[in-house]
Amino acid sequence: MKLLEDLEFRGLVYQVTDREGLAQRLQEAPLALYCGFDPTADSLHVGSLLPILVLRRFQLAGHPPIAVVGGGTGLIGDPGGKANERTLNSDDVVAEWTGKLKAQLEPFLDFGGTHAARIVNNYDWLGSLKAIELLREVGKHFPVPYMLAKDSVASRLESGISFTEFSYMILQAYDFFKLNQSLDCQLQIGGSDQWGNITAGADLIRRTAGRKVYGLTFPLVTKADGAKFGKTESGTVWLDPAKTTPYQFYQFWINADDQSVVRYLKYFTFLGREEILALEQTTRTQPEKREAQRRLAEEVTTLVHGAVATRRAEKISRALFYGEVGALAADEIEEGFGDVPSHVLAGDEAALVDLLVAAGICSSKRQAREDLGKGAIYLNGERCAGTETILRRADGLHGKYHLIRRGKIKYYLIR
Ligand code: 383
Repeated sequence: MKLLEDLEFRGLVYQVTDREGLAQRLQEAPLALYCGFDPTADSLHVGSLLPILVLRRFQLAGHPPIAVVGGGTGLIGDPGGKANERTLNSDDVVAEWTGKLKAQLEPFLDFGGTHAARIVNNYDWLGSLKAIELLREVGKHFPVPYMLAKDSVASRLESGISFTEFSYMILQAYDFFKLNQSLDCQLQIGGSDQWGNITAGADLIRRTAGRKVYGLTFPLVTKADGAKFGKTESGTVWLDPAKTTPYQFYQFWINADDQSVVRYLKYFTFLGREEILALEQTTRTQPEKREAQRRLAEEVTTLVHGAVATRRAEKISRALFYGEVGALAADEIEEGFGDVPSHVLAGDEAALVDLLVAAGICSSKRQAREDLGKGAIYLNGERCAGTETILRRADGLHGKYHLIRRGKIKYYLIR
């Protein structure tokens, strides 16, 4: 299948400046393209994963991708999609985060061969730009009414926008211009929130250099229930394993709802059409098997964290699901139970009934005895009915952990 058709099958094409022109151009010769990532945090997140994978899809189809880290634009702040003005981060912080983003992008791209990828930092050209030069050479091509009509600005006219953020589109447009001049970059891609900035660059290049370039956006990733994609109760799903463990990352994907899972398979995996359509079928006929979710979690976790981390996440997930926690290594317990309520045993031992209350698992001793009596309490994977049970730290898993489960899914970790 042709690249653009594959992207369309995956639902990745939201807006294109010239669909037929681009389709034709992609057929003719390799096309350098870019996507930008601003260092607004010390890590990328699952929302940034979509454009990263699109860069990779282009590269696999023979086109050289450029990832721009916004060491310069990150000092200004894109108003797009933001209801309020942002506070500026210091130079040091932005520089540090820029380095982290660059390192995170690297594993997804291939830096060798005939259509080698590049990662560039726009601070390299924006950092030395002179105010007079910018206003004369670039600013002249930006009529204020044109800038006011852009979504990112129009939506902020009521709530307020500084000249700093108002000017952001000019810098992103200038990036496209620069990359067009230096690397013959002819396409910029991004989420739908980037359409205004992308077309600003294409317009600038047409006006100043008389060259035709393309823009393409993908849809905003949504969830069936309307909640924001990429967030869980414990916050943003990051790509950095120190911020979101591979197990948590895996859990995020395996919890995808049936209405969204096929869309996510198309967006976030490299599985082919046949396999995706087959998984769509099983989701319809046997949703309880959650085969599509398992495949999705496996594929995306492997892409981001590798096969070893994925096997580990699967093992932890299985152990928790089937209550077979005895099989877990100490570090797997730490990883798998990082999010569950935990309680530190005061001494070397405690009466289970007292502990259930102290750890907030049961509301009272009476409740604790009742729960034990009806078999609702599991200790280290085994149902525990004894109301007189004494819990000793040394008897725990790996000599220190006791995992208590109340009911079907609620876990607690006693250290
Ligand atoms: C900076 C300089 C450029 C081109 C683009 C940029 C960044 C851009 C932006 N992008 C978002 C970000 O950095 O703010 N102005 O967080 C997000 N992107 C991508 C995608 C997305 C966008 O990094 O829709 C989600 O991930 O475009 O919100 O010369």
